[in-house]
Amino acid sequence: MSRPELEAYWLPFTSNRYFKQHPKLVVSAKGAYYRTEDGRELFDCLSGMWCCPLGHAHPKIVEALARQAETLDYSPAFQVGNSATFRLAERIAGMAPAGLDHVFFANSGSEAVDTALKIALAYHRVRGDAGRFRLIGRERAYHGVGFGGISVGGMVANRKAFASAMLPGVDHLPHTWNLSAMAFSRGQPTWGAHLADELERLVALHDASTIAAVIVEPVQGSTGVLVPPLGYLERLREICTRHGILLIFDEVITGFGRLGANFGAQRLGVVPDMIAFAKGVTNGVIPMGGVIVRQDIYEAFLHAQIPEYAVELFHGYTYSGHPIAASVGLAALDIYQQEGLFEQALALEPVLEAAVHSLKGEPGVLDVRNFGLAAGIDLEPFPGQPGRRAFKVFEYGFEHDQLFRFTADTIALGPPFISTPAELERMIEQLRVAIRTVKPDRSRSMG
Ligand code: PXG
Repeated sequence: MSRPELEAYWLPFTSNRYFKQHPKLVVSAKGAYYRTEDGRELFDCLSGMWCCPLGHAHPKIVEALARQAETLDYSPAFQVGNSATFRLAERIAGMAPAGLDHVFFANSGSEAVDTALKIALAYHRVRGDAGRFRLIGRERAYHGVGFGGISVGGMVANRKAFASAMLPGVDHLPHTWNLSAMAFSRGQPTWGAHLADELERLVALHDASTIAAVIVEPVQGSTGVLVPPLGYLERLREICTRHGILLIFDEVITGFGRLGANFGAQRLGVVPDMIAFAKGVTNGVIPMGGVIVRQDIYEAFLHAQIPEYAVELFHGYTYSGHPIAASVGLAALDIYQQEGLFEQALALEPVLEAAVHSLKGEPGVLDVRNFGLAAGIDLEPFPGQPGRRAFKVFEYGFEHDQLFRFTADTIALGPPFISTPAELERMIEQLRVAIRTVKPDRSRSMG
C-alpha cells in the first residue's frame, strides 16, 4: 500500500506517526502463521491479541460463519432470540464452574467488563442494598477501554488523559509483582498471598456496606503476564464472601483454555461470582464477549417487584448474541473440545516454561514469568527511553518471522494451542537472537 492510502485510518494503541513511515502489513493468515505483504510467514506468538488459539482460517469455523450468514445473518437482540445464541449460552454455562450458569452477551472484552460492573451495581440495588456502589480494581490491571474498565484498570497511560471522567468510588488493590521476591518464578510465585489482605484494609477504610464488587484478572495479561501468588486468589475470595462483596474474574485472556482449563477459575481452584470473557470464545474470528453470572444473581433480577412484562436489566447492545458470532462460537467450542486443545495447551506449558526460562542471563533480561500457555519477559529499559527496547525487539521479530507482542519493556508470549513444541522452541530462539541483537543507540526516533 502506498503512503496516501494509509492516511485515513487512525490505528488504535499505535504510534501512528511511526507506523505510517514504517508500515507493517499482513495480507493473509493460515494456521499459526500470518503472511506479510512481501510474502514472508510470521509465527503468531500472541495468538493474534490472545484471541486466536486455534490458529487462523480453521475450515470448520469458516464453514459455520458462511452457513450462518446465509441462514440468519442478524436477528434483533432485544425481545427476540435465535437458536444459536441460546445454544452457545448453554455451552458456555456448561463449561463454567458449577453455579455460574447464566450468560449475558456483549461484543468485546471492554463491553464484557462494563456489563459485569453494571450487573454488580444493579444486583445490589435490586436486592435493596443500593449503598454498595464502590468498585475495587487493581494496580496494573487491564479491563479494556470503556469508562468502567479504565476506572477499575490500573495502567496509568490508559487513565491519565481521562482522569476527569473516572467513575466515582473506585479504589485499587496493589498488584502482586515483586522482583526481589519472585524473579524468574515458574508458575505461581510462592510469595505474595498476604497482598490480598489489602482488601481488608479497603473494607476498613470504606466499610463493606459501600463496596459492590472486586474485579481482577486471575493472571494479569496485558501488563505482562503477572501470575497470582499461591493462595492470593483464595484469600480474596474468602474476604469478598465474608463481606458480601461480589468477586468478578476478568477472564478475557485466561478464559477458554489459555491456562489449560476451561477458565482460570478452574485451573486456580477459585470460583468467582461472575466471569467476563471475550477473545477465545470465537477464536477472534468475529467480535464477541460476555459475562457468566451466578444463578442467584440472575434470579435476583427476576424476583424484582416489577410487572412480568417489564425489562429487568436496562442494558444490552445491538449486537448482543449476534447469530454469526454465536455460530462461530459454537464451532470454536466444538473444535477446542473435539481436538482436545485445552489439554494440549496444558501439555505445552512445560515446553514453553523450559524454553522461556532459558532466556535468563541474556542481556538486559530482568525477569521471566510463565503460567499456562503464556509467558512474560521483562527487559531493562534503555536509559531515558522507556518502551523502546521492547519495541525494537518487536521490529526485529517482524523482520525475522516472529510476530512478538510488547507492552512497555515487556515481551508477552501466548502462542496458539495448535503450536508444536518445535515451533515454541524456535520462537524462543528467535527471541533470544532479537534480545542479543537489539542495542541502545542515541537516536530519539523509534526505529
Ligand atoms: N479485559 C482483559 C483482561 C483484557 O485482556 C480487555 C478486557 C478488553 O477487551 P477488548 O475486546 O475490548 O479489547 C482485554 C483486552 C495485549 C492485548 O497485547 C491485550 C488485550 C487487548 C489487546 C492487546 O496484551 N486485552
